[in-house]
Amino acid sequence: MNSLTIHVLTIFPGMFESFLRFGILKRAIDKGLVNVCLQAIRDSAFDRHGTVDDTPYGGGAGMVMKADVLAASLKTIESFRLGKRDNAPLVPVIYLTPQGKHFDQQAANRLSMAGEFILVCGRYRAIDERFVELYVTEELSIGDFVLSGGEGAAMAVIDAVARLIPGVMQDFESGMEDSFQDGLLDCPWYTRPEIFENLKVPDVLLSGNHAAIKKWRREESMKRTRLKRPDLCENVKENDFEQI
Ligand code: 6GU
Repeated sequence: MNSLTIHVLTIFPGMFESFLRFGILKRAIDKGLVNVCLQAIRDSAFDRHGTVDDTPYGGGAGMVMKADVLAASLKTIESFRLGKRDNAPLVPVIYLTPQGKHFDQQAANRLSMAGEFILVCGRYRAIDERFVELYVTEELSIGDFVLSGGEGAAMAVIDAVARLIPGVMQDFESGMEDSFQDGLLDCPWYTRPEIFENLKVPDVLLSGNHAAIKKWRREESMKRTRLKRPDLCENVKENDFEQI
């Protein structure tokens, strides 16, 4: 079975605890489909104060996370190994940073099939560049803005990836039909009551005509994508748009 193990290196493992205890993610973990291993970076510190950062060489504001402590933390992961040939990590080591490549649904699909990967959450001003050079295989960002640490981004990645593991979603179809899975935004959805503050649910959805409903939803998805995210339309085949 296609299960997934995600290791997280963080100085704040507690931030993940409630996140992992709710909803789809909790179910995925309870079913053994997703395994999240939190690794407290501070446990690998070399002094009794648990020092994980230090002042930057050359001066400047802020602190830098120590490469030696990060490397020691990484090496506590049992499956972490360097390849014999090129000394590169065999399990992907992903550093979450605004400098990374944008994380998107395609990246989520790819990671959901990786079997195992390691997320490194930075804090403070930066992490020592030598750790990145020696141990990071990939850098990912969740958008062009700055978070106080990689933890929020790691949660976004874990959530997006976990829901793609077969068996995690109650009805796997609903995962496959998500926004972005086909490159389009989702269509509008409605539930009871039929009339809410004078607004009626579109007739086609009450028609019982499944073919017509399917066609309407596809068209609404395309309309919405063109209106709200025209940039996404470039990735969708032109003939899909000819219908509207
Ligand atoms: Cl991955 N990390 C941090 N610290 N800030 C971010 C980010 C990641 N993605 C966007 N902003």
